[in-house]
Amino acid sequence: MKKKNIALVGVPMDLGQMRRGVDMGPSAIRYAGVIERLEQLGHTVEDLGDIRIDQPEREHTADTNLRNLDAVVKGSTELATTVRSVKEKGDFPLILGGDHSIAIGSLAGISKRYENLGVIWYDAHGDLNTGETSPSGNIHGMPLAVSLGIGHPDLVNILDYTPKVKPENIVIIGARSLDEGERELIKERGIRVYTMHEIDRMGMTKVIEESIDYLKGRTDGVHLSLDLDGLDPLDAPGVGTPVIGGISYRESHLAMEMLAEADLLTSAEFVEVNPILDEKNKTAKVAVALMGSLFGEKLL
Ligand code: 6HN
Ligand code: MN
Ligand code: MN
Ligand code: MN
Repeated sequence: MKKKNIALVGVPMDLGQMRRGVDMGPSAIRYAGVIERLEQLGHTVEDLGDIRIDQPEREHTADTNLRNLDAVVKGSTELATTVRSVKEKGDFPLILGGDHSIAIGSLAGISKRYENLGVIWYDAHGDLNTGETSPSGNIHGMPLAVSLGIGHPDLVNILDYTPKVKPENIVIIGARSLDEGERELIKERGIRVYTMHEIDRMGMTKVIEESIDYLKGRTDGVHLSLDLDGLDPLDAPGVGTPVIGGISYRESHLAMEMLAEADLLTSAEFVEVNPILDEKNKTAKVAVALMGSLFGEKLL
């Protein structure tokens, strides 16, 4: 794989959901050795530090059931601005979460550069809720919908353009927990989804081959948004919304290696690592191991 200038951006965001501790994800991932790991592979890594996340002033604004909306909008805007300047330099943004609401800012900052940004959403969930369909009011269940231009205007219009991605440029991998509104949106917009059923049936090799073929033809850049809860909780226990029956560590490893071989990605983020819920930093270590594979690590 081509050597990259990687810009590391931490986002200590925990306001998109209810379990405290996920704001320590970036520290846990750094502690697990991400910089050394990527430098050993011959890449240049510049750590831009963490985005500043405000304490919320009030949980709910009067007109919405979106929890911590204002603080999430502010953090997302700051992240988007940082990521946009990373892209302007031609560097590879590698974003560390934080809960998955941060993808709103990541995609806002990245997609300005692309006509047809592809997105691989590796997750147990669809993250396609809106204020109307959400069972929880948690914004981490909404970032993919927001990026499609569906949701609260303050979220949808970050950096003053919308949509950030088109439905036909998205591939969801690992889904096994979808809310009713999310199912409808997937059908209505024709979003490509490989649920656990397809992964079981076809095997990860075929799933990734098809995904690469599909995105290669139609996109001019591809962002990987990897939620650690896409993996099985046995392999990645340190997440706030675990769902049993997930993708194994081995399958994920293979997926990352195949993506590295295709050298298709132009940005990536790893989210939902919660050290408080973790077992001896296992989930952060898994994240770093997957990043190693994603950036070209090989045994021989
Ligand atoms: N995540 N669908 C549920 C909700 O509250 O909207 C769970 C969302 C989980 C989001 O894991 O990034
Ligand atoms: Mn906090
Ligand atoms: Mn998610
Ligand atoms: Mn998830």
